[in-house]
Amino acid sequence: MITLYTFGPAFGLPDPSPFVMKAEVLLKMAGLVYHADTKGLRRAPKGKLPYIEDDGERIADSTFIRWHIEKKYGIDFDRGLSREQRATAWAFEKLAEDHLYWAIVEARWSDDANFAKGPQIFFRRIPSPLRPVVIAMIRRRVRNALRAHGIGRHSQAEIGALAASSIDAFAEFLGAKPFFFGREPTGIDATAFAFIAAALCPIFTAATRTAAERHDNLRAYVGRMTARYYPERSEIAGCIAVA
Ligand SMILES: N[C@@H](CCC(=O)N[C@@H](CS)C(=O)NCC(=O)O)C(=O)O
Repeated sequence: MITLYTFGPAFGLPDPSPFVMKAEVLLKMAGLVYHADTKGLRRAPKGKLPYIEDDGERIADSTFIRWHIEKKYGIDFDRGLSREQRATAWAFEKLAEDHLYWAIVEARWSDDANFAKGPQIFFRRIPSPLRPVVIAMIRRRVRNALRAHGIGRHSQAEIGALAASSIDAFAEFLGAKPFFFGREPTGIDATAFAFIAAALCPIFTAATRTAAERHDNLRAYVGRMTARYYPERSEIAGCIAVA
């Protein structure tokens, strides 16, 4: 049995981390039996989630999890795609993970109102006298990470413009197709779904959300992916599950 280490559902999403959602959707796409454990962050091999444990082997990072599933279980998530399509899928995936992700983090963690509605819940188990100190320390760490990435050096308007361009690229490429490369989902759909749903999350006020909400095809897509991979939910991020 595979164990997927997660944060657990939050913000109306299956997980607050789009990387965890991506890994979970990949496990679902592969038809593998797994169980989710929300107690793994402290023991995370790379200090981040997701990671999995599979027969005593621990694999950290959503992309390495994907490669592990493909190798160990003989699955090719990009079956049927040309080399050019696989290259395009990789580029879109990293656009989401290494660019769009940071705009989402910036909106959730830097804006006080968003922080109070969202990430603040991660600190609820810290004793109240200590909580403000820990929150200030972790928010400073996140701000430093945003600066180190580079996105944290831009103004809100600049971050919004960059993030909107990335979201527009996803919307343009998806077009009227049901999934990114046509009639059936492939590996990129796990990533695209996770990051677009994270961007659309209705509890946050963010340029990423405004940009994503402009695209009916992205909203319908999140609904379609929800119907297929989270059939127990009627919606994710305000997108109605319709197969
Ligand atoms: N490259 C990693 C990124 C994972 C990641 O950034 N996880 C974040 C949540 S979205 C995390 O666990 N952060 C906890 C921390 O930094 O303490 C992947 O693909 O899995």
